[in-house]
Amino acid sequence: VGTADWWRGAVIYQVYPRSFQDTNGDGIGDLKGVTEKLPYIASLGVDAIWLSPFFTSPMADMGYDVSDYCDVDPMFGTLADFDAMMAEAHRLDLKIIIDQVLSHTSDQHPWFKESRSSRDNPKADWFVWADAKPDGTAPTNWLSVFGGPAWEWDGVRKQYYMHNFLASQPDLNFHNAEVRDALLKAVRFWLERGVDGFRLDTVNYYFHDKELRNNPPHAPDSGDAGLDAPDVNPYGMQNHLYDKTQPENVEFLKSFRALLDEYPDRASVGEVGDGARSLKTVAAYTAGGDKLHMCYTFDLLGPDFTPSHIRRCVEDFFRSVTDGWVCWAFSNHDVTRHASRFAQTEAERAKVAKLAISVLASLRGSICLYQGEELGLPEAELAFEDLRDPYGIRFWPAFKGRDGCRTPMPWKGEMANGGFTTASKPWLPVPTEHAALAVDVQDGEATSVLGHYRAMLAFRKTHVALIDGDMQFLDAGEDVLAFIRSKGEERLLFAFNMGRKAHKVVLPVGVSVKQVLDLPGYSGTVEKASLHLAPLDGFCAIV
Ligand code: TEU
Ligand code: CA
Repeated sequence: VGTADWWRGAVIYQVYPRSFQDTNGDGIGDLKGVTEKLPYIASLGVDAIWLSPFFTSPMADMGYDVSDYCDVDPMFGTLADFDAMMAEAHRLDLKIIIDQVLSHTSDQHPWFKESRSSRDNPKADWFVWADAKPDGTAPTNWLSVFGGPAWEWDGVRKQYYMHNFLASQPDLNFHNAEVRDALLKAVRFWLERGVDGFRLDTVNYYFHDKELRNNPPHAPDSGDAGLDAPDVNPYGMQNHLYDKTQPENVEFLKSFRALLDEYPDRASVGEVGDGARSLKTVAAYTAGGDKLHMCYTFDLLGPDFTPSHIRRCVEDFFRSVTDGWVCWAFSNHDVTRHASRFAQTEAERAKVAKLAISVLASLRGSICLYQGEELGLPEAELAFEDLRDPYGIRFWPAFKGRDGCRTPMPWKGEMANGGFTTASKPWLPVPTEHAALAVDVQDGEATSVLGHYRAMLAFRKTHVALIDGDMQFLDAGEDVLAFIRSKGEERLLFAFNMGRKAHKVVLPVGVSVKQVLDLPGYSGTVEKASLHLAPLDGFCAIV
């Protein structure tokens, strides 16, 4: 893998700056806190950091509502803090990928303030404005991901504006060339500052249907009733053909890529949550090497942690996306932490967390880790009074929102609030049950979840077959995920028992074990031509 290809097979660690480390005692994480903890991130053996938004924002959606694309919110620090953080990251050989939320702005962004001020100001067409229907109702039936219609009435313009998320996140009009140019200018600002890449938030939402056609009802197989559509949210009852994923985006992504390519070694990863159409969308966004470098879908972010599901996701991806690259993740700041999602009992959480990283680190593709998963943190149980996520506040208690995965990092088991802050009340509570899993408790313990993460990531680094080698699945029964990764001379066999019973797997003809690899958390054994796996156990060998 050459330096320009560093992203291929890379391990990316997602930092949610609000909850990483507070350095000024206001109960909120900040960029100085990220800098302070960079040696810890480097110690995990990751290649890059994806930083969730730290831009100027009223924080209605925790920074995914940007009011200045080219500055740091005072809550998180200053541009100088950003530069210092990046310099230190680069010194430690860590790349920095920043989150670009280009699909929408905050309603406090000067662009929107101007746009909403009249129907004929210079930015009048920068957002998606439309007249009411003759009966006064919204222009289309489009729905917001966060509930309710995707249209908000504006009393000054006496028109509706479109928002795919909160009403305070108005959707930019990508059909307007000035908008596209202004956004690319912001991207250039960060390229000039030296960032290594971008995670593009909701990259398939950039363009809406110009003709403003109504979405048809949800087709049974369209998959739009995905993980972010709890039963209570009618969003999933619509097939989102017209409010997002329009063909014009392909041209925009080409201009975005051309800009990146003016700078050496930059990379991009797009977030594509497009129901059953996701793989088609990813294929269109990554083909040809002149658009996005890679994308991720929501495939592994659901409750299914079974061999058949993982096999189907990987095979479907590489069958549908023949000219593109994937970034897999089990967790992020939007979904229930996977130690809770995949474990059937509290007692098996640590084992499940270890098994999950063993599987993830062995897949073909790049991978994304979410802060705290390396500690095996479970989802925090929060009271309604503690919630900050508007999505959760709206649908509580049927859907508890995303705060349960956003609580602060526990660094020190013995300290108040896990050492995250000196404030008595952090912005979200640090769950008491996280103290026993704090970094200082697990550090240096080879058999801890943290120790296993470090071992697995080090293992991945030293085996070329794991970075971008082929991946061939073997049939090993419904509980066992088995595959061979190969590149050049190297052939590695993996078998993971994802079930709760012991299993014996007979090796296929032609596969013979040359050397069993000794990894922590892998206690599978081989005897003659059979593998023996305990429940939630793994096995790896050179074959
Ligand atoms: O999320 C995109 C998205 O489609 C969400 O519906 C996501 O699936 C949902 O939050 C899961 O419960 C991105 C960001 O990751 C998210 O944090 C933002 O709230 C959203 O965009 C709007 O910017
Ligand atoms: Ca702070």
